[in-house]
Amino acid sequence: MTSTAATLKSKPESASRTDIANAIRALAMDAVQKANSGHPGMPMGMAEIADVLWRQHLRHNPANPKWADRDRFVLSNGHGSMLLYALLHLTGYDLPIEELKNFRQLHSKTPGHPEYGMTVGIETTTGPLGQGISNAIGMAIAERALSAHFNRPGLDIVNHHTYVFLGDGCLMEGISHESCALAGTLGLGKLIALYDDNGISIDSEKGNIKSWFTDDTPKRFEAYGWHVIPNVDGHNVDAVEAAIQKAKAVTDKPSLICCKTVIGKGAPKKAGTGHAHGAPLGDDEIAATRQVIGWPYPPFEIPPAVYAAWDARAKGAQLETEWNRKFASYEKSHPDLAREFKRRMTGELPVNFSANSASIVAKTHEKAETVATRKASQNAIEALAPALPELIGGSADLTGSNLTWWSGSKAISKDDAGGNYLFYGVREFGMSAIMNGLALHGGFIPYGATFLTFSDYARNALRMAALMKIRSLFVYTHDSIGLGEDGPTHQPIEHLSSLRLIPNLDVWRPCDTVESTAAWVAAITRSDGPSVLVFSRQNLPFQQRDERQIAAIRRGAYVLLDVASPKAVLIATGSEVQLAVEAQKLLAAKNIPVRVVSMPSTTVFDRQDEAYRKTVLPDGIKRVAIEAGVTDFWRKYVGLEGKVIGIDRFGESAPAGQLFKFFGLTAENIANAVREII
Ligand SMILES: Cc1ncc(C[n+]2csc(CCOP(=O)(O)OP(=O)(O)O)c2C)c(N)n1
Ligand SMILES: [Mg+2]
Repeated sequence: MTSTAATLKSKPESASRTDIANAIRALAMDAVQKANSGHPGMPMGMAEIADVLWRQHLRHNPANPKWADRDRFVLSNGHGSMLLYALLHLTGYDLPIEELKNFRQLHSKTPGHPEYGMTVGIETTTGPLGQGISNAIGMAIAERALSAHFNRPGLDIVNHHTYVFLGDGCLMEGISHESCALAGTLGLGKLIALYDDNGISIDSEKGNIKSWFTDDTPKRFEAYGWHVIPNVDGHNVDAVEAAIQKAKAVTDKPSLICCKTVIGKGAPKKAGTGHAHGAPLGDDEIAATRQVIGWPYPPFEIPPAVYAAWDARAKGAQLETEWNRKFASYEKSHPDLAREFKRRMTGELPVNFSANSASIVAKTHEKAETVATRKASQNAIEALAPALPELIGGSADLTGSNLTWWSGSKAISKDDAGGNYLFYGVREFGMSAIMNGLALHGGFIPYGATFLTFSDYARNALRMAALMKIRSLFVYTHDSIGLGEDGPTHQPIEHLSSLRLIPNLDVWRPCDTVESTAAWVAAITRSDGPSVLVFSRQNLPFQQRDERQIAAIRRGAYVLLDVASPKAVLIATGSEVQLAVEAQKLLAAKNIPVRVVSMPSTTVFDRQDEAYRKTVLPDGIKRVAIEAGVTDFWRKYVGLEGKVIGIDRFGESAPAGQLFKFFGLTAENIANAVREII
């Protein structure tokens, strides 16, 4: 920090170690009090841990929060957001004190929980407990895989740690088992988690955490294959320092440092109680805390010496300059790799991607194959992936059913990180949050798969991907009763509609090989949000189209079969498109002309301009929607005067062909529905 001090006009008195940590305590309790809302206890309890990690270990540059080789820091216990805002402010990020004064206010940069894309230096949105640690595991996997792909002898351009703070809540959440077990198996040596072991969670206001959380956390993590450092005094900076050094020295296992802390440390009445967790301390308690910790300064005033002690700008600039120098030699000796590394870290697709992908879609059309769309999906990956080394695949133990493995797939393992495929095990939620971490780290476009019905297990991670606007691709096969004999436990009914309700999540359910390939292209091309790709287990017939129709798939819906002066419009998705096509023929034979619209993505179609939407669904013509799932969602397209043919109950175990008949999903029924409304 001497270089920082030198940049100041007059060298301030050096700050005491106590004051350095107390700056965080003061900012947290005062901001929460001013907002009359928030969580002061965790920042006050983790202040010393934050001091040691951020001032002595974290390699970051406040002037460039996107520096590719920065250490990643994740606040998994996101309710302690004021800790992170205080750290970003104090170390010199573009987060002025006014923003801290505006904590939790509309349009401030300091929302209730840390939000990716909202505040500089926030690596992921946290708050839903257990997901931050899982995102961090994704980031650590990304670091290992990227370093295996790009580092060359003497030129380790990818070499950074991932640090996580987490609390009791993260450890109680089931997802922490899923992802931490996998982190142990993969031996993620550069992942270091610091556990805020304070014996308090929300219900501690009324009872003791020992009534609901008695895990032996160190033994649990040892069993996962982690390196565990138990019983560290989280308020003793030397003890925390020694623990972090030990953790860094172990490079073949992730480390968990268990820090005993006192929540709300410094508050004379509320420290160590559930009352410090999530409510303002109150003016009297804050005044008393100032006395106890020896902090005489008014709210939001930090003495210059304390600022100087925290200021990470000079050191950060120096660290990045050193890395830039290394990268310059790398560029000289490996110009192609260097260009590729830059491209991947910015998330840009290869320049010829658009042209290549259009020709891949056209070729798929020429082949005119009738296969299951899950097979069409695998063919699409096979065609697209060779030019996209950033694609990193995986499945939650259903690789052979999801068909997510392609000829260039290679597993990532503890001993070899040079692959592009993760066997996530039966861990749908963990997989999805890890995928989000891979996307957030940069350098990768993750895709991961399970059966559509188990998207429920993963759901909040999809919501987080949508909120963060990141490119995670969720692949779900076995998309309806069409999966057959496995029965109602495995047959999705409400899933498509309910996924479409998540804002900013694109949901695709293609009807054949061509739509499947186009959906993959759309999902890969989309840089501002996640996509769900839904595929069938059973074969679906190829549909003939002209070039204009092929180009229109990316608009989410288009006219697949047209007639002059249609009396009705049939709207269908996925496996039901073939039924609509058959129904059209039945009706034509009776002189009832109808149009067939294929709508692989309602979410994408809804974003099209009104003029386009009206060319597909003209006003004044009645509509029938067909989808093998709940019907309510389709009312927005067919209105009250139209009809929806779907399934509003759970499925049955039987061969697929019988089930479609049993549930009334037949061309005859569709034709009858049209006759009833016209
Ligand atoms: C998935 C999820 N469930 C519930 C909550 C609500 N919640 C926020 S903090 C918290 C208790 C967390 O306890 P701990 O991690 O020990 O935090 P501490 O009180 O020690 O700061 C709960 C239940 C949440 N944020 N996320
Ligand atoms: Mg706790």
